[in-house]
Amino acid sequence: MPSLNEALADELVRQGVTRCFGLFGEDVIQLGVQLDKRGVEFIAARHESQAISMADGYARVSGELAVAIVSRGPGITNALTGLANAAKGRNKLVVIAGDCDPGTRGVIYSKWADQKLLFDGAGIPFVTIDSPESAVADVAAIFDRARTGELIVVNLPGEILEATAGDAPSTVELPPGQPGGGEPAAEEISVVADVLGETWAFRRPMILAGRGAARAGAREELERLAERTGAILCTTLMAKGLFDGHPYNVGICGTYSTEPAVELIPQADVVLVFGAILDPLTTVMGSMFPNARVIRFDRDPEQAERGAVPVEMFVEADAKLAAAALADELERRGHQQDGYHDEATRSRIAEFRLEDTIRDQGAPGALDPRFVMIRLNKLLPAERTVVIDNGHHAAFSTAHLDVPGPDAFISPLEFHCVGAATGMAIGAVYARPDRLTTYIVGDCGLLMTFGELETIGRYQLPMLVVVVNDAALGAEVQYLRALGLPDKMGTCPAPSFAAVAEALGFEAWTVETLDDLDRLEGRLDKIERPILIDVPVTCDVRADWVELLMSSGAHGEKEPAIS
Ligand SMILES: Cc1ncc(C[n+]2csc(CCOP(=O)(O)OP(=O)(O)O)c2C)c(N)n1
Ligand SMILES: [Mg+2]
Repeated sequence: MPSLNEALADELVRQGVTRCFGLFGEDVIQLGVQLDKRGVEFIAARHESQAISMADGYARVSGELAVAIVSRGPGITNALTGLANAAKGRNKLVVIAGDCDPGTRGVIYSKWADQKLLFDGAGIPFVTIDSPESAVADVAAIFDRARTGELIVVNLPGEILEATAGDAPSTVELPPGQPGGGEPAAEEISVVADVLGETWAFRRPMILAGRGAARAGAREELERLAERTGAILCTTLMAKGLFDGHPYNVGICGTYSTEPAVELIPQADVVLVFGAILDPLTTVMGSMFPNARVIRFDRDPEQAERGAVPVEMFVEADAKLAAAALADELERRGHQQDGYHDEATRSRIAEFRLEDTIRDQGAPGALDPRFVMIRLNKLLPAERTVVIDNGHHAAFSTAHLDVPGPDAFISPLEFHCVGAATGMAIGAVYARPDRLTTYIVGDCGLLMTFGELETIGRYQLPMLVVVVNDAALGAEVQYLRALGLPDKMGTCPAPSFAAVAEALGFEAWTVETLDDLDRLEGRLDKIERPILIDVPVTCDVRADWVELLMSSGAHGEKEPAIS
């Protein structure tokens, strides 16, 4: 029998793994050697958290299962942030994590940490394999479960990997995995159709679609439903771009809403929510549609108890199947309502141009980030993947950069982790090399994950990195200013990103004026090597949500919800 390292490498190849991301230690590097022998590409990160984020980004953009390998002890404590983020993001990920066998006490015991406790504490689903006999079958079962849309960490003591593999059946207990969804119950669809039939009471229906709807590919069905009901369409941040081009699409619902959305959404008297968790940002602390009855369609029954607004009815189903069933039922009943659909609404949406509502407050060397993004939006090719790190700057790129669809957009707000998106942007390049990955990051977010700039340079990844550089923890500066406090503690000069990036193999320059961005013109359809532009921006343009959340009291005691 082969060693478990060999047998596991064979199993990963059988599972269709062609590349994995990671950072080795002595416990897992022989598995790496075996994978390399079998032609599996390995993308070597500089920090374990980012290795996980790379796999996470790959899974988000490709929709495929991604694999990462990290080492035990300090490798795991380093990986925790990326793992916690990935667990919240609910993507198809398997992470092979070394662990210390208790028998290694005195040899490698200095690396021991109670990894199970760490995973548990951070809400990270994991499985510990402690028998080489069944390990291959266990890993196969874990892959199947992860494909339901779940991160699973395979916690594997290094010593087991060196033992002889066996062919015993799987013995491990798996995490529950994601619910399958499926068809909605006909009676429930009938009740929803009854509610919508009360047209004297429900004149302003709205459809809100989240990541679940985007992943289910529900656009067509939801637009059909909008046509029957006269609903306006909007999305959560995570599903940005889903309805772009539809005449009754008002874009993102919540703290990132534009003027037409802010006027129209609160008028809704019934909201049909598909695959969205209704968090405080989407609902602006529950205040976004105060007079509406809320009906939710979600494949996860646990969501029924969650969300920042009370829910009238919860239908357990896949978003696409639910939307189709409801549209069919309404059609069968001959239900046809105008709702919001009239010339006034249509032209309000069509004629609104966000850039006409703002005035450039920038100066050379301290640009207005909104106008930077407006210019960039024109320069980027239509086929783009936009990855936005967390921070104050994120509001501007989210508002002004278009995306071809939700799978071309990553904004990992589920854990509000600054720096999380650096690895995700790298994963996105591998997932869709045919699109230009554009990574928008703040100065602090990039410095936190600076090692991965070297990874981008080392692999000569053809991506664009835009540093929105306010020489500050901008979100904290805004928070302090909103509280009337001095902002000194939030500021910090940044180095010359262009010089460092050049040394690492990028083409890079510092932008002084908006016109300097035009150096990108005509160049971005196909780039051969990474480009970084360092864009100095003013701290004096405040994103709208800062005020919104401060006035709603959402900032709590210490840590503002804005971070
Ligand atoms: C890992 C982590 N540390 C700290 C924070 C708190 N935080 C939120 S935004 C922010 C500032 C980020 O600065 P930068 O990347 O430069 O973006 P900016 O806000 O300046 O646009 C910080 C420190 C966080 N959310 N995540
Ligand atoms: Mg900053």
